[in-house]
Amino acid sequence: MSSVKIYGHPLSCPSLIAHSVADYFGVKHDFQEVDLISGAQFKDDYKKLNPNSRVPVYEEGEFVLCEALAIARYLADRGEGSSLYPRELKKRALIDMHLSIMNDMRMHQMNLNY
Ligand SMILES: N[C@@H](CCC(=O)N[C@@H](CS)C(=O)NCC(=O)O)C(=O)O
Repeated sequence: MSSVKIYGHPLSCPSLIAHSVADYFGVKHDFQEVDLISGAQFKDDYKKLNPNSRVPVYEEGEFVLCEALAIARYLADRGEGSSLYPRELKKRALIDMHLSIMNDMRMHQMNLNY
């Protein structure tokens, strides 16, 4: 497997989701801090990885994936399976439901903060 990098910020919840799920599944990775305060996410090099200028980004060789939950699902599926994200359809649907609720709550919270 190619070496894995996760671009993120230590105070970013979506970054921590990607980072901690990678740890959970034993995926060795370099955590590359993106300095959101200085605007590193808007630099051309970073925008090649994520045109939306957000963290996290998961990079595995040529394969680049954005969005914390997409990264978490990918990491869960590429292994041997886990109760964290079971393959059984109904169990998985319930977890997806809770992930959607969590994501909506986070977006709502961001609207309150800004
Ligand atoms: N839907 C995205 C949201 C990612 C996101 O909002 N990241 C924030 C940090 S928590 C960010 O990169 N902000 C940069 C900016 O606003 O310029 C995901 O879940 O990965």
